[in-house]
Amino acid sequence: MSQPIIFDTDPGVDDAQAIAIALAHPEIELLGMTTTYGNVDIETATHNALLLGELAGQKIPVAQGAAAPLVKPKHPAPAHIHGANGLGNIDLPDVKGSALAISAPQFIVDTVNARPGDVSLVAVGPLGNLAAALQLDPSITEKVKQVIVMGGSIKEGGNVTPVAEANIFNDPHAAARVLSAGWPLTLVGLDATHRCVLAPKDMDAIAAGQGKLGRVLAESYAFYRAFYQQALGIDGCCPHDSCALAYLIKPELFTTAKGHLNVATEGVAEGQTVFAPEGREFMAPRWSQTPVVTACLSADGPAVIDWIVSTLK
Ligand SMILES: [Ca+2]
Repeated sequence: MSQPIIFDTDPGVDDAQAIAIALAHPEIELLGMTTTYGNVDIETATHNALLLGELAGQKIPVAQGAAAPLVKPKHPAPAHIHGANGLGNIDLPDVKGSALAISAPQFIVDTVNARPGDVSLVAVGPLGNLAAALQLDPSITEKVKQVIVMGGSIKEGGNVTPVAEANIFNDPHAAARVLSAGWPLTLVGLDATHRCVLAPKDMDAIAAGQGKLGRVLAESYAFYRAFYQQALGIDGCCPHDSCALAYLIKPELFTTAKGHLNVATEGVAEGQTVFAPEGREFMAPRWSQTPVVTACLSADGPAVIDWIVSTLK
């Protein structure tokens, strides 16, 4: 049984690998990609989503979405991590196709309504498109199969501030709406993704197995790897966005807990995801008033990496 998904993305080196998985895995039916600014500006995100589909020889609809956060000013794209073109500054072939005429939020609403109960949303960038889709049609909370968000951190600490993960920090107001919308949602944050390290030998196997797309994945990975070596002192990369798809197909590889999420939208903790375990009483109910969701607290890193490599080699 294959799982129909919409992949909401800001490609991005680790997004690119996740897109390759969504295109390759027999149990994933990629209905479309919706793009957002984040790792790159919105035009580059849309270009890269189209390109990655074409390199895999597939015609996947792409709908362009959020160009900036809902409320706060936009931060410059992190060109030192993903390259100015989002794919490690390597030379890229021309794109032939173009984005759909409808916006990303409209694509999400239309697709979910066309197949109620079937479609999973997998979001691996800032969450403006999902927030806008909720605004456009609040009834989608009842019609999605599930929502999987790569973002946030429960106990792991942050990657762009001491407490905030990049996707949530990029648009905390959108994240606050999406994480508390009352739909079946799982947060795959740094507590899980930092357990997973993709080594250079794994990337070699992926490059060999993915043809033209493999060259782009491998060369962009080399750029991203240099950042990880310098920033975290590890030889390898955390494949954050691929972990969201690993959760879709292999949830048993993740340790999870139920609870309530709140997002700090300003102040020193801006972008922090605050998790109150279900049933736990604190001094006041304010941390436990959002709908119950699932949060990943850890992952079987080697098993997730095996799943990624075996999908792509
Ligand atoms: Ca991403």
